[in-house]
Amino acid sequence: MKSVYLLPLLLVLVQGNSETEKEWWETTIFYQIYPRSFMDSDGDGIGDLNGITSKLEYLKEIGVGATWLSPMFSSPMYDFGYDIADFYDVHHEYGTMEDFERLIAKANELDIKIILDLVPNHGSNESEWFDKALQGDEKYYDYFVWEDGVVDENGDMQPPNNWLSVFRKSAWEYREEVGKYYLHQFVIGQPDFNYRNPDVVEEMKNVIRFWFDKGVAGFRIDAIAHLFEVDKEDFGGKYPDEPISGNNLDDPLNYGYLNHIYTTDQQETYDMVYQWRDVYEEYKAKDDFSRVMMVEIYASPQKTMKYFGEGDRIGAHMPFNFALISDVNGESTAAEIKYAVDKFLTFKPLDKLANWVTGNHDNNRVASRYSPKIVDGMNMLVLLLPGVAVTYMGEEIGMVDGYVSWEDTVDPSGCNTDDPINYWQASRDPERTPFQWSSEKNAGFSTADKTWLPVAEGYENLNVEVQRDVERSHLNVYKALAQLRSEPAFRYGRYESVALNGDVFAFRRWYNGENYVILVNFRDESYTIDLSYFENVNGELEVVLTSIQSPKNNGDMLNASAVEIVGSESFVVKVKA
Ligand SMILES: *[C@@H]1O[C@H](CO)[C@@H](O)[C@H](O)[C@H]1NC(C)=O
Ligand SMILES: *[C@@H]1O[C@H](CO)[C@@H](O)[C@H](O)[C@H]1NC(C)=O
Ligand SMILES: [Ca+2]
Ligand SMILES: [Ca+2]
Repeated sequence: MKSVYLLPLLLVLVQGNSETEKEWWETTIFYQIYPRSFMDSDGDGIGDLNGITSKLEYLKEIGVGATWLSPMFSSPMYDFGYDIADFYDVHHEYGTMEDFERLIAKANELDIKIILDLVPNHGSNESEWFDKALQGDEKYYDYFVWEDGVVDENGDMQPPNNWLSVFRKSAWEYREEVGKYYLHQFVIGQPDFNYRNPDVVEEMKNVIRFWFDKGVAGFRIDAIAHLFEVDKEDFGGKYPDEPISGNNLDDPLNYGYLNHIYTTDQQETYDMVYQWRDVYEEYKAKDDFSRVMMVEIYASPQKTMKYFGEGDRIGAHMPFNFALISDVNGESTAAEIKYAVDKFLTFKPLDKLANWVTGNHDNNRVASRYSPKIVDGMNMLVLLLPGVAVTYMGEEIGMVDGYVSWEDTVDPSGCNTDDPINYWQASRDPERTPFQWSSEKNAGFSTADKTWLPVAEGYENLNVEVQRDVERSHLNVYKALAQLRSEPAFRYGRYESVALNGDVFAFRRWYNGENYVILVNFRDESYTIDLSYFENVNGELEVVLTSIQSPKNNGDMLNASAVEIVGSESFVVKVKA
């Protein structure tokens, strides 16, 4: 009787969780590579494509199935590749198009997807397009955003309005050649494109097509919020001043001084993302392969979710979820962590997936923002919460921010402060120091005498080679997490979470009788915890994975009503049925 009753119920559960419908990008782990800092193959102190190719097996080893590369396009490097001079070519320091094709071929062999970074908002002031614009070529002149200056009471020419660059100071730069200012929301070397020009729209779609034809599996889209500015025709033909935000009142050159209502989050920007998705769908219609679109967006949940699509328009697969970067840090309470974790899940459309990002090339490393002791706990969140996991290179071994002196600082965000004391707060160099492969010279990253950024101190003990050989290492925890992640409870299972007290955050994943609880203690206090708070968590719990400093061992049995957790410990338990 009983089995007759259970069978239809099981079928309903399986279908309800769409077990058969998962696509490659929904279950894989995405790994961000910053090419300049990953692996240098020719000893010039700068990472390159052949370096990446030589290390693709490492991605396989740690369970990663896709990598997104920060820009490798030709660039004068005023913003380290985010100022692109030729969207259709490889930067010479990183290699050649043949090197890129070899990278793709090797990645295909290993079944690793390659995602590129699309930087649609701006080009380079040292590009053929910009040169042509300066020479009066009408087609390319219209690729950029130009505006007349304003003559002040002393007869001096001033920028058209008060708009500020993300990297400080005016967002306008004068060019004598044309007698006008051009807009650059980022550095002077990054002139914004004019998306009100259909040629620009078509050009960027061609960039997408070009790299799809080369075999890339999608794009991470940079600085999307800045794509469109208001239409000046709606303001009598002149771009209006932005209002003062009330923040950074003592520092009017700081980007935060203004409220960016005319230069970010314009409705047309969402529409452009949907248009790019149409290009994706053109390709999918041909080969039935889903290429993925991730967008870089630091905004309210409401704005963030619009990138998924609106009405019958579809957009990105993954507007990045930066809650664990922007909303919380090592000081946060477990309740604040719970709120940050639940936020994306709460606001996302029901039929879309969440994604988890704890680091990237623009933010201090997890070990530095939280604590080196929380590295495994944060990786447990990224890899075991419901949705897509994204890891910034080095987070799997718990790399820390490197110290980069004022003399060695190269990031424009640091340099533009002109402040040899406080530059480090703005600089993104610390999270970009070379990847730590081994205890050898330059952490095995390069044989050069000087690397483009110094290698972080302590690499002799914190590197891949050392961690491979130690049973309890961040690297081995990460690999075990990548394995565990493929269990049905994590792939298809449901989710609930709780702040057990001020310091301990826990969540549960369950599916078809498999039932796991993950605990992360964000502080140095020890606690005894009653996990029977969770439905169906009682009796005996088996430890299946622990952070490296945990006193527990895999296979240990715990009493669900009285679980000991020591300071900064994280672990995963499985409920014995
Ligand atoms: C391009 O902009 C950079 C600043 O980002 C500046 O140093 C450089 O001189 C500019 N190049 C030209 C040709 O104007
Ligand atoms: C589990 O812990 C609870 C609370 O301390 C206790 O009452 C119970 O007897 C324990 N169960 C076992 C099997 O030890
Ligand atoms: Ca090199
Ligand atoms: Ca723009």
